[in-house]
Amino acid sequence: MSERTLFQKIMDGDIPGDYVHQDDQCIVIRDIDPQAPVHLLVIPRDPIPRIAEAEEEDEGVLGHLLLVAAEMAQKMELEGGFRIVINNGKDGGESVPHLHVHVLGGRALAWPPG
Ligand code: D5M
Repeated sequence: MSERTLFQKIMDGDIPGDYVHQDDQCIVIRDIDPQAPVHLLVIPRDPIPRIAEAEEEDEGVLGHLLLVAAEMAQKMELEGGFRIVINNGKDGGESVPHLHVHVLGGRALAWPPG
């Protein structure tokens, strides 16, 4: 069995997570190093390393992650707008090899990102 990811350790309760939501397919926690006043991570319970490695059978859970991300933006009252980000690979800024959707908001976000 491969090594558990950081996010699996959080789901297993071995590392604390600041939970905002959980359901049968995903958890949502606050990012430990927030880049905006609201910075959440929507994380599937069954790990996919990164979006480039997602398969057709992952279509359902990927859709669920996006719908939950939008629900969380509503829950956090981000009426002014928000951004959803998935980092992929070294140049994409990925640091945890367990796919997750960032939800950022609470300030005006610059474009393009750095
Ligand atoms: O995003 C990985 C994100 O995970 C990054 O924004 C920091 C965050 N992180 C790292 N450790 C923790 C813990 N323990 N709790 C909550 N958030 C954490 P990436 O897109 O892979 O760079």
